[in-house]
Amino acid sequence: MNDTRTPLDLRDSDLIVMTGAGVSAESGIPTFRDGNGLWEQHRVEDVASPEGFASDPVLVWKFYSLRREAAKQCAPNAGHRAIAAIERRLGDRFLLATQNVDGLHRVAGSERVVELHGNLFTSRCDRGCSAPFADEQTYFAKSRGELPRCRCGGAIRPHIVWFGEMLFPEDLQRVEAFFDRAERHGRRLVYLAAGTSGVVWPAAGMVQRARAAGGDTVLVNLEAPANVHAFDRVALGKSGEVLPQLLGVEV
Ligand code: BV8
Repeated sequence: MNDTRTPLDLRDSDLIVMTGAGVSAESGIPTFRDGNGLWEQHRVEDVASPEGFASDPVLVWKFYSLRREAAKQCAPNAGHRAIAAIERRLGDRFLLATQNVDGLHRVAGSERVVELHGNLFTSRCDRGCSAPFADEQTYFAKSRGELPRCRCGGAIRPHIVWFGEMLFPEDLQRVEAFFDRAERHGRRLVYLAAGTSGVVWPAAGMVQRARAAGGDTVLVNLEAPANVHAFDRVALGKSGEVLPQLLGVEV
């Protein structure tokens, strides 16, 4: 486990990047489990679970509305831009799987993105009567006394994967296909995780999938998380500083 910042050798390699809330921290978006993390103010079960939404949809809509408001004021940082730059260089040899719902990767120019946990600026009918839709509304329902409802009578909810909910199968299939292609063709695979505490599953298990596919595993994080030993190489520091160096890109 060497903590170096020499650029990765990505010639003839497939690169899959996995990001967590730490990559957006330098853009001003609070992480989940750091000192003043998002969950500090709320019990996860109360604001990020179907049970929480069923029991207090107003609290949940206020939580997500505040995060929509906050995220709209934030801009991508050098870490987001470095990931978008390496995608332009590698093309279909690149895939980004993000746990983040803030949309900043796409704002930075990333296109080959799988938003594993959904998107803050998308809502859907809880009954699934129609496709998710772009929605920047901030439903401070308490002030107006009503909750957003669908034409079918169902409740409108954030298009977010809550705890206890399955991730979208098409997203997991897209990530698996990337690992599988590298494995089947004996291509060199690099798995780079950045800004994640590695505690939320199934995203946390993807480093093991990369190792099973014979991949090299690299971690960029402010501090060593619990699963640090799963990585061949660890570069501790701010992702906005480390990622441009490690990916060898100007941002
Ligand atoms: C599911 C949406 C099937 C909400 C989120 C197996 C074992 C154990 C538990 C489980 C398991 N399988 C399923 C579970 C249960 C659960 C789970 O994993 N629980 C954990 C907490 C134990 N998983 C699920 O429920 C998943 N569903 O598996 O379905 C199923 C169904 C029923 C029962 C069983 C299985 C659904 C998971 C998705 C939950 N939704 N988000 C929202 O965002 O509002 S997860 C939430 O945590 C966010 O998406 C966030 O991204 C994610 C992970 O957190 P991180 O991104 O890592 O953020 P964190 O703050 O933790 O860490 C930040 C890191 O960055 C820190 O290390 C810090 O040092 C670093 N950092 C800070 N600044 C910087 C930095 N690094 C670099 N630079 C900086 N500047």
